Amino acid sequence: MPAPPRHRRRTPRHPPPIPAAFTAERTSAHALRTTEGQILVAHLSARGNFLALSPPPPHGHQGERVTHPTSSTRTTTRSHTKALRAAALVASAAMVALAVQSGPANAAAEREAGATAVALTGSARATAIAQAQAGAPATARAIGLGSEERLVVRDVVKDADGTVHTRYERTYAGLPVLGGDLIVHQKKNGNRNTTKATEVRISVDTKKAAAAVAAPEGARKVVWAAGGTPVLAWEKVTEGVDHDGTPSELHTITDARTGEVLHTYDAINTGTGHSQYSGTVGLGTQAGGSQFELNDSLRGGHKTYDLNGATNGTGSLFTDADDTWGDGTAANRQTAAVDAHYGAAVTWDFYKNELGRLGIRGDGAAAYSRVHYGNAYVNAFWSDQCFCMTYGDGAGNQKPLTSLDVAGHEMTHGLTASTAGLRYSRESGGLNEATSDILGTSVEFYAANADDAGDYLIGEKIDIRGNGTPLRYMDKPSRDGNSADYWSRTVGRLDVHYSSGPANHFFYLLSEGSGAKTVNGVSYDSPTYDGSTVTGIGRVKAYKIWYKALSVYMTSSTDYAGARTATLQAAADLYGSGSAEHQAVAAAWTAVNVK
Ligand SMILES: [Ca+2]
Ligand SMILES: [Ca+2]
Ligand SMILES: [Zn+2]
Repeated sequence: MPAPPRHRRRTPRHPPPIPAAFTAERTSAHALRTTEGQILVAHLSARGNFLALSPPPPHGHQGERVTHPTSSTRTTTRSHTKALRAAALVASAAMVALAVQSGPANAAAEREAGATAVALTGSARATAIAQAQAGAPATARAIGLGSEERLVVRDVVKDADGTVHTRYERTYAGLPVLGGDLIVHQKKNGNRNTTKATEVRISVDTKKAAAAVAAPEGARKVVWAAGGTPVLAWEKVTEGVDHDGTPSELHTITDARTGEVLHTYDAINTGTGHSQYSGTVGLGTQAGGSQFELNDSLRGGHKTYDLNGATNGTGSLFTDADDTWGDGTAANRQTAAVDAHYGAAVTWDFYKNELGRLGIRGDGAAAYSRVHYGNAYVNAFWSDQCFCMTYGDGAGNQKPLTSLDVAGHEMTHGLTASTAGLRYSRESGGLNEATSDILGTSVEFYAANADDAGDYLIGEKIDIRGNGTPLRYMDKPSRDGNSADYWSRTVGRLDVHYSSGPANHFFYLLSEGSGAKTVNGVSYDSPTYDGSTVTGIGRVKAYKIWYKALSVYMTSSTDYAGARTATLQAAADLYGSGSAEHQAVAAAWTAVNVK
């Protein structure tokens, strides 16, 4: 039974706003004093991720909150006045009501609910971490650590039933303890237990004489507790490039007394992901503690988080023991993360290799992805405020909106925001949406993934209509029942996901030409407003023209007439005034009634 997307005729709603605190670009630094009186600073990201241990700065960093072990707290934060701008994939957020439990309380369900983590906003998380850090000396004593040992909070997870799980790194005589991480589980009733990476008691002579072997150049002194009896060791990081061009970050740990190599590992990994839509894919991951994280250090450090049904915060970073992720089905929580992480990576590569742009903002910084937003949420959205992408799990939580074209579509909203800034209403809004469809589609073609071959359809993998048909069509946008094929005076009154039609149609015509054509096994038949025949110049030239127009000629108020001017200028710049490409741009616009 075909089901059209819900609420398709309603006024579009923006996705739920993200609390301002969540977006603050802050890191926090937590100072701790070693037994030797040395102060070490643990740096945590705004999202509470452990970043590094370092000596204290001479003055507090601007933009960091420094919490000292004493009660003194100093706060300097950047102001963030950016208004919320968010752009979604479909015309309106189709929210399915949360299931309401009826009948007698089910003990198993109650326990499950109680043991489920509650979403912490960025500020709540930072507060929880600061509190845990303030209490760390007492915790260290309570769990029986030696006098030389200190705890550095890395993460705090709070369950609905009040249980708090605090993850710590450890120092010994001021030295980082590799393999010394532990988790303290504190129940609401005060009961506490501990999970440790090692149960071995640390007793190491850290004096100079104990380090008989000279430090390798650039190495740092650590306690190695990840194998047998903890020893004093040197950790050296060697950055290089693998045979296939993949950067490597090789950590070598040598015994400081004997010079014996105790352990080596490459912190830059390629994990294996079993995606729902793109088959088996390589994933940029990072070794963190005893497990791997979805953290793509080759692409700005893009991370993928599990919102676990929450609608704010970042949830928790995906981790895995063996670096093999997901199983290709929605039943496995990691699967949606595989698709999202892969989509972000391909989009990054497409921008870099095809558009010459390093990251969405062009500054090499990664966005991040959040999956499992809400319950059966049938949408995906980009938010400039958090500089992140968010994906719902789709109808029945079975079809996450994480396909390649959707990922490319969402990231491209960030690209548009940092370039032309096309206002998200009327004709400029339609061009904004079209830009996301155009480059999202280009990302899909660029991936050259046989499990999701390139096509001029949007969302053909996510079954958003429930009858197997795509969300949008570029060869003839009206195939979706709502979008405009051609420009008219009233096109700007349509929802931006439908006024995008003429520009999507332009892109198809410019790439492939008018009439019937089959590409990668998909049949198209693209009409023209005036019955003219348009000859395509190929997709690659078409997206290069569109991107150049977007990045150097379009502005926040560009309308269809302005888009014609901008793309003609871009084509003239790239291929010459009067060139075949330049003429094709003019012909394709005319064919969608933009003259
Ligand atoms: Ca496809
Ligand atoms: Ca597609
Ligand atoms: Zn969109």
